[in-house]
Amino acid sequence: MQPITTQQIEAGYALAKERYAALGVDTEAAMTALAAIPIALHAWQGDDVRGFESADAQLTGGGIQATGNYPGRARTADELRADLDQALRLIPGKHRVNLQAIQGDFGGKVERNNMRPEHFSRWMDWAKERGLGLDFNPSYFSHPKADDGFTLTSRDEGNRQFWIEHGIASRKIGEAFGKALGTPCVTNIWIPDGSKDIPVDRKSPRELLARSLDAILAEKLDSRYNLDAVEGKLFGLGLESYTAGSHEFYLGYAVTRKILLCYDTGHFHPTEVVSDKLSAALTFLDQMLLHISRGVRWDSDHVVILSDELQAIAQELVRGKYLNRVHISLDFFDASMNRVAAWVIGARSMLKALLLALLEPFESLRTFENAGDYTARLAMLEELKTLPFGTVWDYYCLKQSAPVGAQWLDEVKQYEKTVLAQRG
Ligand code: RNT
Ligand code: ZN
Repeated sequence: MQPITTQQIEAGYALAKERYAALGVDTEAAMTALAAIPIALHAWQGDDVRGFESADAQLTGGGIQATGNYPGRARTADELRADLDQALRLIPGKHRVNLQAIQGDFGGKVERNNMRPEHFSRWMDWAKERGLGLDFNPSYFSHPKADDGFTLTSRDEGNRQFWIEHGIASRKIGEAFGKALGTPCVTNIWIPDGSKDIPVDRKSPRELLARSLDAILAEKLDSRYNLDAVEGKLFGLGLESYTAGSHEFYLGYAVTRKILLCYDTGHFHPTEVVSDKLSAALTFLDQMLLHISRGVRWDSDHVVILSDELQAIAQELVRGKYLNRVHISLDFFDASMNRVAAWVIGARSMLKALLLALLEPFESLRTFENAGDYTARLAMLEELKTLPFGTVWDYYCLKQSAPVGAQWLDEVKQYEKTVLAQRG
């Protein structure tokens, strides 16, 4: 690919700046605002959600699936950190990394209820050196005690207690991340528990879930270090008829316990959109977590692209001034392509959506709306779509010392040749 010159980027930007200024939009302010938004890269894209508990760890159960067999999967936490380093170099701005409990440096068998901050000390050192924040997720899948599809809702008290202890251990790890890195860790609980076929008792698992969560959250942790979130879902693979941790369940739970609610954009009926739900939930919640994913016909976890819905979500975050209340993480796992590229595509798309939203003349649009001038509102929304957004994005990448345009792909191809292809 013929690289674009700095001069060309700056000339394009100068014109774009004027076009936006004519609408009262300050492109410099938009870029400053964008630079302050961290996106959490979900580490589980790099290892196909297998983790490092054993050399032959597999993703089993949980109603989720990574499909594809592209070479280069990270087989160790060291490989995963190297891959994340490579991805982060290609994404403008300062971001975060979101870990699964199964991705620690265990050095031998460690049970999930015995996981401790020391199993993540290498991650903390790594993040500290790079000035990155870390987020965390207890892993309630790929485990013999989750094989029957029940964790925090298990009728077996011993099993339930085991998974409660995993939740408690995870919050302690989150707290350690927050203390070490000076930025709170969002510790997000998602469980797969549900039923393939029509259950007769929908009530008991939900009552058990509330009790289990209360036990996990019993100890109050300082919100400067750890923030708790709960993630609901409509259905999972093999769990089509019932999910104990449904959206209504967790909305009620998060509101009453004053914790964060997580919306995963793949976890709703395909015709439902998260963009319409944010302002509803945020009327009653202080903070939220987003798992940005792309479902194709089902919760397929495809790589995030700059879709209409991604733009609508970004618009809601910007228009509602929610950016300081909503934590953004990516969440998808595609094993059919270069996994480093998958992170880069997803993160750059998220950032583009946010920049587009930051470049919107929201107040003028709202003035039209409040005056009942829906003609002007629609006309302007359509005109905005062809403003020279791309040149502002290019300039932003340049200023952030990130590759401009598809140049990043050359670097990924090089990394694939020299590093990923050497993995068996
Ligand atoms: C699964 C949830 C959950 C997982 C990760 C692996 O449907 O989205 O967030 O993707 O915990
Ligand atoms: Zn998710």
